[in-house]
This record gives sequence, C-alpha cells and structure tokens, in this order.
Amino acid sequence: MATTVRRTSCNLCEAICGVLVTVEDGRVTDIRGDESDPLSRGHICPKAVALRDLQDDPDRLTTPVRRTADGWQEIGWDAAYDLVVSNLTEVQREHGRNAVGVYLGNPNVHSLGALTHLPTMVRQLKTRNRFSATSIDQLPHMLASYLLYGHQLMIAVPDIDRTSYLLMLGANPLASNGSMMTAPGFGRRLKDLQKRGGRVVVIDPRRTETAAVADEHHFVRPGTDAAFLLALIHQVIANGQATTASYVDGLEAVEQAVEPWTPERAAGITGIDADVIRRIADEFATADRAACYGRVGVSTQQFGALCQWAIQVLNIITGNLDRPGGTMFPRPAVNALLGLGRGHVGVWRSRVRGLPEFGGELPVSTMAEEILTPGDGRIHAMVTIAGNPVLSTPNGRKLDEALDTLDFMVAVDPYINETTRHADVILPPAPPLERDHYDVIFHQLAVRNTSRWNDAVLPKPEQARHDWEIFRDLALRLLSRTPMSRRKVLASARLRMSPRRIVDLGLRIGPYRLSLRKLRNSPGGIDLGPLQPALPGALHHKTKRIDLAQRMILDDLPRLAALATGNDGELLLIGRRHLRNNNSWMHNSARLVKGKPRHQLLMNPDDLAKHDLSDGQLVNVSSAAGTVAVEVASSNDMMPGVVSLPHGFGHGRPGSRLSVANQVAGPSANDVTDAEFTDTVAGTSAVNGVPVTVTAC
Ligand SMILES: Nc1nc2c(c(=O)[nH]1)N[C@H]1C(S)=C(S)[C@@H](COP(=O)(O)OP(=O)(O)OC[C@H]3O[C@@H](n4cnc5c(=O)[nH]c(N)nc54)[C@H](O)[C@@H]3O)O[C@H]1N2
Ligand SMILES: Nc1nc2c(c(=O)[nH]1)N[C@H]1C(S)=C(S)[C@@H](COP(=O)(O)OP(=O)(O)OC[C@H]3O[C@@H](n4cnc5c(=O)[nH]c(N)nc54)[C@H](O)[C@@H]3O)O[C@H]1N2
Ligand code: SF4
Ligand SMILES: [Mo]
Repeated sequence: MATTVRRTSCNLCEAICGVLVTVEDGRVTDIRGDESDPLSRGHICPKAVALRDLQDDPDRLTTPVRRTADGWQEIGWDAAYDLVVSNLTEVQREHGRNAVGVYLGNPNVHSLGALTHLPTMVRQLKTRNRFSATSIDQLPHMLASYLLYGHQLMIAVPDIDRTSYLLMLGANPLASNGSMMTAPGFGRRLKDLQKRGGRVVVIDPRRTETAAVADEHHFVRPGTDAAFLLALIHQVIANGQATTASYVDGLEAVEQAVEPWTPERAAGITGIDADVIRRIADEFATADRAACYGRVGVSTQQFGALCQWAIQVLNIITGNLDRPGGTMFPRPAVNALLGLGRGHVGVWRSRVRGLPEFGGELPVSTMAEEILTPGDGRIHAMVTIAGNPVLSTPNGRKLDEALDTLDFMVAVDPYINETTRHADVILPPAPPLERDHYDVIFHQLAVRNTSRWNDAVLPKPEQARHDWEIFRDLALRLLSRTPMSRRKVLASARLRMSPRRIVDLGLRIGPYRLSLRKLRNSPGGIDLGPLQPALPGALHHKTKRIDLAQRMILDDLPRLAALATGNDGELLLIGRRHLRNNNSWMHNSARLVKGKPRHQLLMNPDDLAKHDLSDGQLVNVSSAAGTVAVEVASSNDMMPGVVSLPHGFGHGRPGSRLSVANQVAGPSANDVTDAEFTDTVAGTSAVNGVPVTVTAC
C-alpha cells in the first residue's frame, strides 16, 4: 500500500489552517493540523476533517448535468458550455445585457481559481445586475475602509497577539473561527491574551461560546450597537482622552455628531448601563493597547455601516489604529488590493427599489424583485456561482419562486441543492483537495504576515474541470461573441494564464519578492513576522489623510435618533453559527454535523413563560416576510426579548439531491428574515434584529 502525507491548507473558512493529509492508495485516510504552519500552528476544527467527505461524497456531481423533461442528464463539457453561452446570449439579445443576473457566493473567496479567473468571466457578461454574499456579510467593513482609508479592501484587523484589551461586538469566533480577522486557534490566542493580563469584553444579545470565556459580557438590544459605540466616542472625547495622528481630520465634526449620544441616552436604547458604558470607554482609552472589533452581528443589521465606521473612529481617536496591539493593516506577500478596484458606492441604483451599488454590485436583498418585477432591465436569466441564495438570503421563499420563473439558469456548483435545483445546466468544479492552494484574500486579513503555497493533494480525474478552467472556457466563448479588440486580447491572455502562474507573478512583484519556487521549498509556509505600522504611507487617498467626518455616515444619525425603543411584546430575531455547520452546505457530512440537533429557536425562559410556551414545543416564528415552524429551546443565554435561529438550514426541498442528517433538519431562518429590512446606507441585508412574533403551532 502506498501511503503519503501531503500538506495543504483548509479552505473552508477564513482561518486558513495548515493541514496534513494522509493518502493511502489514492484515498484520504487522515487529516490533522500542521504544526509547522507559522499562522495556525497545528490548529484545526472539525470542518477540516470533513474535507475528505467532500472528496468522497456520493452526492457530489462529477460531470455537467442538464435538466430535461425526464430529469437530470449528464452531458459533456463542450456541449454544456455551448448551451450556457447560447442561452445567455439569446436572453441578452432579446431583453438587453442587464437581463442576465449573477450571484457570487461565499466559497468563491476561498478558491484560488475563482479569484484569478472569475472576475474576468463576469465582466464579459456586461450586466449591472451583479450580486454577491458581500451585501449580506462584510459590506459595511468594506464601505468604512473605502471611505476612511481609500480602498474597500484596506481592512484594519485587531492585532490580537499583542493587544491588552479586546472589545468585541457581534462576533463569535469560538464557533466561527474568526472573520475579517484571520486568526486560526482564536481560543488559544484569547487565552494567551488573558494570561498576559489582558481583558476581553463581549457585547452580544446571546451569551455565546466566546462570551463564556471572556472577562466580561453584556447583552445588547439587537440593532442598537451604534448608540453604544457613539456613546463610547462621546465619553472618550468628553474626558479629553481623544488624540488623533497628524494625518487625521474631522474630529470636531465627530465631536458635534456624538454630542447628543450620552451614555445615559445609549443605555435607554441598548440596555447596557450608563456606568458600564462610561467604564468601558475609560478602560479602552487608557489601556496599553486596545482593539475594538465587530463582525456579523454589527454588520448585517440595520445600522451596519454606522457601526463599522464608529468602530474605526473609536480605534483611531484612542491612538490604537496602526499601532502594535491595536488594529493594524496586514502586508501580505501577494497584494490582494491590486486585484480589486478601490471601490465606489451609489454610482448606479437598482431598478425596482433604488438601492445603491457598492463596488459594482447591487444589494442581494433586491435580487428576487429584480427577477419578478416586469419592465425594462428585468432579470430573465441567472448565473449562480458557489452560492445557495435560496437559503442564504432574506425572504428565500420569494427567491425560490422567482428562480422558477426564469428563462434560463446556470449554476457552477458541485451539488443539486435548494438553489441549483432551479438551474437548466450545472457545471461542477473539482473539489478542494484536487486544487492548488494559495490564499490571496485571507493573508490580506491575517493577524500575522505569513505565506504558504500548496500543490493539490490529489490528482484531478481526466474528465473533471477546475473552477478556473470553467470560468476560462466560458469567458473565452463569451469573448468570441463580438469582434476582437485590444482589451479583449488582454483579457484572453489573462484567462489563459494558470492560477499558479498568476500567484508566482503576484509573489515576485509583492513586498517580499518571493516566488512560487521559494514557497514550494517550504510547504508548511513561511513566517513574515508580526504586523507593522503602515500609515499614512499605505493610505489609498491621494491626500494620504483620513477624514473621519464622512457625510454619508453622519447623515444616517437622524435615523438612529428616530429609532423606536418601545417593544410591545414583539421579539427580535438574531442568527447564530455552530462549529459543526458551514453556512448552507456540508449538512450531508455526517462526520461534521454529528451530535445533538442544533436548529432550534433559542428563547429566554422568562419569554417562554410570558408567551405561554414550553421548552421543546413546536412554535411559529412570523415576520412581515413569512413564517416558519420550529422547536423552541429554553436558554438562559438569550437576552430577554431576543430569539435566535441559525441560518443555512431548510434542506430537503423537492428536487434537491442532498442527503441530510437529522441534526440539521430545521427550517431556513431566511424564510423569516425580510428582504425589505436593510441598512439603508448601502443596502446591506439586516438579518439580525428582525421583529418577529412567536406563537404556539
Ligand atoms: N439569516 C442569515 N443569513 C445569512 C447569514 C447570517 O448570519 N444570517 N450569513 C451570511 C453570510 S456571512 C454568508 S457568507 C452567506 C453565505 O451564503 P452563500 O453565498 O449562499 O454561500 P454558502 O452558504 O457557503 O453556499 C455555498 C454554495 O457553494 C457551493 N460550493 C461549495 N464549494 C464550492 C466550490 O468550491 N466551488 C463552487 N463553485 N461551489 C461550491 C455549495 O454547494 C453551495 O451551493 O450567507 C449569508 N446568510
Ligand atoms: N463553523 C462555522 N464557521 C463559520 C461559518 C459557519 O457557517 N460555520 N461561517 C463563516 C462566515 S461566512 C462568516 S461571515 C463568519 C462570521 O463570523 P462571526 O461574525 O464571528 O459569526 P456569528 O456566529 O454569526 O457571530 C455573530 C454574533 O452576532 C451576534 N449578534 C446578532 N445580532 C447582534 C446585534 O445586533 N448586536 C451585537 N452586538 N451582536 C449581535 C450573534 O448573537 C452572534 O453571536 O463565520 C465563518 N465561519
Ligand atoms: S478553522 Fe477554518 S480553516 Fe481551520 S480547519 Fe476549521 S474550517 Fe478549516
Ligand atoms: Mo460570510
């Protein structure tokens, strides 16, 4: 028997852990953490072990399929590409170029081939109806970075290995393994922080796994964090503790804007005591090195943009931006900023609801209505790539119905699931262990500068295609629809370069002048050291200055001031993630999802009593958008008035071809979240803080 141990990194979440994969006679028999990885230092979570299930998965498609009256039929790659391009071309000829819509899902940012080849393909479709998971995820981070630092991807990450005070809002890295902050082994890093004498403070409407190990946790009424953050800024300024670097403008305007946001006022809205707010402000301002960080709970809510701006402002005025132990800008070996424009916002608006584009994409909350609403510019065909928006985006039922009305749909996806079951053609890419891996995006967000290249662990079967080959072949066909131009010659040259060649170039022109050859000699990765100060030189504004007084954000303050605080029996719905679930997929990996069921609606026991409900009972959760039935579970970890449901569930719809384990047999949270409920600044979906009622079934 031939046994080898190969190295790669896990691409299932943002932590990019190094793994050792044992292969016996072509089959994976073991996966464990790679101690030699300078970033993950041996850490892995249960998802890495499930990488082998993706490889051996009987549900996974290995050849293109086409939907016919007699069911799914396997077809060849060339026939599939021709079918896709001729149908998309036909729809655009008849209804105009915006008649093709595109949704790009989460796994794209974890695949090298998607990052190198997908943007060029999408560009050839020439449509403004582009959507992605960004607008139900990190858009507010990118908007704040674009406004303050001049580039949508110039993200400041908490320097958690050196900080002495970490203030975390709406993040649960003990379950999620961290996000917009690549910090594998977050639990260990947090313990080290505490051992150094540091303090961790968590603000969350649920006492999460992370809150449980923090030094301090406070419940916050969902959707109101902006008031808390403004009060912290108010307090720091009022105490004369605000300082700004020579390249920072706009403190006076901020001072005026936060003037009315006293700790007392914020307390009434957030539910956090005024004394606690004052103390946290003082501790944060006087800590040796402090970092404020907020994630999904403060991004995908009604004031996401305001929250992410305020977090930056707090870090900046306490002198913590760009200093060790504060929040810092990574300097990766391949500069991801080069691959993406600086960004823009509101250059055009969506047809039906007038929501602003961001970075060339429209908010996903408007996707279903753009398909369903008749008129010029209506979407008649969809392209979904690595996404399951029927489960992942608000009012998924409406989207489910909308996809059924399309003239044509193609999905690049390995599975026939709740979304792709609507497709006419599905193009399945080769799985992660058959791909070369370099993490272009997440080194850009990492708490330490490191670099790592790995060749594919397993060979790709002859008949299989990599995602980048699919994008290349589709794009080349799309390019050939119209006469050649200089621009198109360049695009096709770029498409013909392999990801490995592109990474090699990126490494060579990068700040450390590395190369693929150098990295291949250190397959466990190389350490490039702790994060270094970079401002003002690294700013992308021509002025090399940061202006805190961003009109677009300050103009949103009246909306916060008008926020109703009354709560007449209504409950607010929030989301959650579990270590053993991965967004809307992998629920067919029994090895991953094992354990107790975890789809239940969590509710505080006092609320259960108030609503005459009992633990374990089946209840209806209803919002303006819809109703789901689900078991309720009593939990002291929930803030009174708040209920929690995880997203990514709701499998087993007719036509979906996934085997689903019992542990995940719950409804889709996005059948109750409301596509009309957005952060109006840039249209981010507000899937947290959704008003609902809960009644006995
Ligand atoms: N209510 C609520 N909704 C949420 C969230 C929430 O917190 N609450 N979170 C939001 C967030 S942060 C995100 S990122 C989105 C995620 O939502 P999506 O963008 O839909 O992404 P996933 O759920 O990860 O879906 C993955 C899809 O990609 C396919 N896939 C897996 N691997 C590959 C691959 O390598 N290549 C290709 N081509 N396809 C692949 C899978 O089969 C599946 O169809 O959900 C969002 N939705
Ligand atoms: N195991 C696992 N890991 C994952 C994923 C997964 O599905 N499973 N998904 C990946 C993806 S795509 C992402 S984007 C990241 C997300 O990473 P995180 O943001 O760390 O993940 P969540 O668990 O969604 O944490 C959001 C927290 O916000 C809280 N919250 C909700 N509403 C509010 C509010 O109004 N205010 C405050 N302060 N808190 C609120 C919730 O209770 C929850 O604890 O995780 C990634 N990692
Ligand atoms: S933490 Fe993320 S990258 Fe690390 S093993 Fe788990 S899923 Fe993979
Ligand atoms: Mo996400």
